[in-house]
Amino acid sequence: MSKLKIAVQKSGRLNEKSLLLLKECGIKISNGTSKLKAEAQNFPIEVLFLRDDDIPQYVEQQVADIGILGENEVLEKGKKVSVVEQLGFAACRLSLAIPKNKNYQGVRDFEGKRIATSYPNILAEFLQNNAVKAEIEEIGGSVEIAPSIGLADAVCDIVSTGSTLLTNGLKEVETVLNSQAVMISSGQLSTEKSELLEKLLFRIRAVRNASANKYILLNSPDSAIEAISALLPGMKSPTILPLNRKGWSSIHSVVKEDEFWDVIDQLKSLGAEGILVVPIEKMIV
Ligand code: PRT
Ligand code: ZN
Repeated sequence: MSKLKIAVQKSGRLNEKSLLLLKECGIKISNGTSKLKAEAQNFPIEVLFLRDDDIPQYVEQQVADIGILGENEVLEKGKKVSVVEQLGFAACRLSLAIPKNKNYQGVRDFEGKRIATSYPNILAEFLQNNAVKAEIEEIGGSVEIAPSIGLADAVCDIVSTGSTLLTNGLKEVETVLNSQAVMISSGQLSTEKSELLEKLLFRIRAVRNASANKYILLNSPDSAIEAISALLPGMKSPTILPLNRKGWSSIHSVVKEDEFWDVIDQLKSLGAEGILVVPIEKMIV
């Protein structure tokens, strides 16, 4: 039986979360990340540990069937691979930043300027789309120090909290791209491997749905059941169970984590009591 080969970052920001995602999908990886390859004991998958820069090429050449890396890296490399799933972690943006004491009017300000970046292809496309001609200075790392050492007038770099820019006296002025970790595939998988990928994606979605939702239980006066059910439609409809107290019921449902705090005040004003919110481990919709 063939195995699905997945490329994962060997070390760095994506490594731990990529392996955690596989673990939450019930996939047990036997040997650690010190080796180049690892096997799973209970799923036909083989993990290849690589530098993230190399993953698009390995997937295009089908050395790996699929890979996990930042969307920014996928777009920069421009290989023939397709994004099969957004994974929701390692969110960041690629932004243009300039020294904080400089005025900024708009993207035209970059005309004729030197911009340091590790993302020359994405930046070139952005500048072209905005009809701006600028000089791109490609550097491998520590892009943020380029203006202070006189190497460039501006930078185009990955930002998450913004503190790196701040401590280097820079301010973010344009977002070029929003990114997150994604799963890519060559799109050339055998039927058997495509089926394995579908199985893996099914599990990934169950894990991601679970973490985006909470199970909610509450006591409601019978007169408020309809209004509360409308607020908490759940997966199909909420479960209503009678309490051993006349005129009261227990309502069980599912609520989106990011909608929870908006809903809670409304539930209270409708007379809900004893509200419990509990995590969901896996959720199959
Ligand atoms: O060794 P290898 O080549 O595999 O790794 P790498 O050094 O190229 O990448 P790594 O591990 O640093 O990042 C992997 C991916 O994580 C990136 O391609 C992005 O998709 C994503 N990611 C998410 C980030 C960040 N957040 C991030 N903050 N990548 C880099 N940074 C850096 C950024 O370059 C800057 O230096 O963090 C700094 C900015 O962070 P803030 O929080 O100060 O804004
Ligand atoms: Zn890299």
